[in-house]
Amino acid sequence: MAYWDRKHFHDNRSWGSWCSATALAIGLILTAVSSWGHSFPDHSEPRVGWAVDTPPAQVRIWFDVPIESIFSTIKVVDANGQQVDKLDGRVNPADHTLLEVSLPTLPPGRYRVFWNVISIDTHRTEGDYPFTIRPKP
Ligand SMILES: [Cu+2]
Repeated sequence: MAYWDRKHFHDNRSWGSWCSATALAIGLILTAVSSWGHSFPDHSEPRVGWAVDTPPAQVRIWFDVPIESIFSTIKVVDANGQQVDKLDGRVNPADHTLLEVSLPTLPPGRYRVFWNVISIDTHRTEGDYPFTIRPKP
């Protein structure tokens, strides 16, 4: 868990009024409580920061609470910042804690996964993590 680069923010424009008030009232008193209702990654494939030998067919991130399909996004970019996934990022219809996106057969290199999700109770979190595909020996 320590390797997750994760951020949390509240979108006050449309969703965040209840959340913001709660976070202010409770979060300032007890920091741990302010994370209630927020969806954070539990584990992923490929794993955070890992180097893999075989290009993965997809990136999958499991969250600790269910996430909202319509407002949750995932994308994979290469070392130049170019998006390389198949643009089909989605919440798995059979498992609402799973965010996934398909990949073409990628060349060796460094990649980064960006995710941005809203949990069912409208709290937003986002983050990103790297992984590497090793060159063939
Ligand atoms: Cu929140």
